[in-house]
Amino acid sequence: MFKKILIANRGEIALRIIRTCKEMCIKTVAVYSTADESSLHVRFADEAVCIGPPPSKDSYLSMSRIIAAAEVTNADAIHPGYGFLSENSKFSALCRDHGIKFIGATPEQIDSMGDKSNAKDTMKKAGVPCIPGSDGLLESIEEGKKIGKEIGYPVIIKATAGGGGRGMRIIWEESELEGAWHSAKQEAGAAFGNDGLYMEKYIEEPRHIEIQIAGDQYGKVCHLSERDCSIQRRHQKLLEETPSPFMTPELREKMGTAAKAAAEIIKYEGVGTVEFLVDKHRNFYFMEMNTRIQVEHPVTEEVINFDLVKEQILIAAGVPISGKDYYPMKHAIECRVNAEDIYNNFRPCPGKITNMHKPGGHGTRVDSHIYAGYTIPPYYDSMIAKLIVSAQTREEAIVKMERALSEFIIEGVKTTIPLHQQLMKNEDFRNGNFTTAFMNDFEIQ
Ligand code: MV4
Repeated sequence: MFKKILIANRGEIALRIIRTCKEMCIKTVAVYSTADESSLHVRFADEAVCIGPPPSKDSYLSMSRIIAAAEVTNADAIHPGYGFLSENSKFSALCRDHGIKFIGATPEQIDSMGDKSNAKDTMKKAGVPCIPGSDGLLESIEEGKKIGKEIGYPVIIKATAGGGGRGMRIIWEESELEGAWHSAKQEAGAAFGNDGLYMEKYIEEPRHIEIQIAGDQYGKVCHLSERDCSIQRRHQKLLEETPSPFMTPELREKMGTAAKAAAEIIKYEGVGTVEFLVDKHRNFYFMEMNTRIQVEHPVTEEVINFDLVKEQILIAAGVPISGKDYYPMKHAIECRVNAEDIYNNFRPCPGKITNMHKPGGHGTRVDSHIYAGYTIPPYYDSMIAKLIVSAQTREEAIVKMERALSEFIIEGVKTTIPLHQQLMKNEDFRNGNFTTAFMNDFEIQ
């Protein structure tokens, strides 16, 4: 087992990883920027190394500084958390070259999923259902028109280096294709340094349902059921839950099998997530695979009674997994609490938390790094807490979430708590009647 793990991240996830390391008797090293000197991950780690000034590129994204911090502290592994360097194949390779175990995917696995058109090709070979569209990249507008005629409008063009919605254009009729092609190519080239585009049939008002998987170093994989992430705004998830209110045992079996086939074909090792779009007829299609621990992992942990970070560490250390699949025994909901002004276009609201109270009680979990007196720096993500509840049924989980939200007091900055309180009261949400379009029509009171 590892003796010392360096956590190449900040905020709630750094704290989350430190907690599991402590329970596994593994020493921890925090790294931090000068903006995070007074953060809890720095306080709770056994050692802490300042790696640079506030901008991420000079600190949490600086591969050389992080590797140097691991070397001076004698860390034998690095946990990257989510975001930052978690899906950077160069960093994964750099760790390998320095004899430091990267607790995440290999460079090969990251690269095979990082190029979306290539990933889709691999998935088709594995027999995972994919959305009809171009075979690989589009070579020209003419080819786009030809495929558009074949699959029928609406279609969507996506950047192969994209993900999370950037470089995407929906095209409702052929006349729009040329303009969309040029603007998507320009946007993708500028954002990713890769302007490759591919085309798909556009699925209207789908659900976003993802399957958590785990694979060990010996080729064994299992699935850990789904999370419904349809409640999002501009590609930022707001709330996640499991089981999905749209799920059936048959669909879970099919999606679980497909997700395992996806993991097997790339010999995936570690925990990962296979994202699917699900249409109103319950057809499901591969969208992307995430080769990291995700923000929303706690809802899965609560319903299967499992520590996914511990699982990541065990797998990285070469411990075999049982190989059996896991099914929800409860219902869990996570609300992401962001320091944002919901009445001002979700504008980030950094600053000092003058006073606060965290909810507690049965089935209530708060994953957060904030405390009274903490100042939220303006340089990073605005998520400051995740409130997770679990109960026997979805109805009980919603009631518990309302109760927990009412106890969650944060003063000094605006947060998304009032939005979640309104969501819990929404009839369509309560009935499980929602798609990825839900927030487009949601009127904030
Ligand atoms: C789609 C789609 C409909 N049809 N692809 C958005 C993020 C990127 N990873 C893929 N996305 C979508 N791809 C086809 N063929 C709709 C979306 C989409 C979406 C997907 C998941 C969650 C929220 C979304 C919001 C808008 C669009």
